[in-house]
Amino acid sequence: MQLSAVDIERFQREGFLILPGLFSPAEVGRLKARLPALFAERCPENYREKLSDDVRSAFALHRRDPLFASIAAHPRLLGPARQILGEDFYLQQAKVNVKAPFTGEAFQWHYDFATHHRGDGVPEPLALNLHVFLDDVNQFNGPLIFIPGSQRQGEAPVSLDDKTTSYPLWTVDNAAVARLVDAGGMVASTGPAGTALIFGDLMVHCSPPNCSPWPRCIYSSIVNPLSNAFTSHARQPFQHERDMTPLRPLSDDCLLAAA
Ligand SMILES: O=C(O)CCC(=O)C(=O)O
Repeated sequence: MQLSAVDIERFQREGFLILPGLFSPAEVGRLKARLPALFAERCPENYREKLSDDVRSAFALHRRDPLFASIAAHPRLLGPARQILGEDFYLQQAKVNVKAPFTGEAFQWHYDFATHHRGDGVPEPLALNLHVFLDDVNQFNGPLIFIPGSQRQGEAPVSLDDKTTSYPLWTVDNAAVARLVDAGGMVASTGPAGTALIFGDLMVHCSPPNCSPWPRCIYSSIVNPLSNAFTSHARQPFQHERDMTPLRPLSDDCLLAAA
């Protein structure tokens, strides 16, 4: 899988790409089938919603299940990432963000570099988020919302929110969000299961609660160039992985071939 010149130009301009149909229903189905057992584990890698106890995020999935190790090294994700980054990179984080029907809560406005820089000592905003929808994502079940072009405006002012959700987050002030939305508008990233998203470390984004009866599960890798590695061990290894082996793509059928 290679991005076209048009895709790359759009990524540089808007800061994100939505790639429908990157993974097949059979591939998504195999990944989804692994989730109930992973979510049942009571472990620090499973963050739960404060109110409902439903899993909100399940981390380190590449170390907990071989099929998730395969998607973390999937050529359809690593190929585009290599084109954008132009150098070797390691797997910084591998998780699923869940948003259970009715109980899945919001992710406040933020950009990931605020956490990667302050929490992990990552020098530059180069990391990429590579997402794959494991459910259909629509306007009702909590899609990610992007502010196109916000990544070109530098670092917006942030403050640490460790009160509202089960995941402390450096969040962007409302006044800064309003200014950015005024300039760039908002795009809800929706699409059928198997759709992929790519976005960078300065992209300002959020997602509303899931107020629908439908699940909304999204796989997410964060990859970071070796030249831009973490310098702090303050956060847990499942939040920022310590293994800096360069990611190398597996075969294109790895999700269907794996046991
Ligand atoms: O899963 C979501 O709704 C939000 C994910 C997110 O904010 C992120 O991956 O940085």
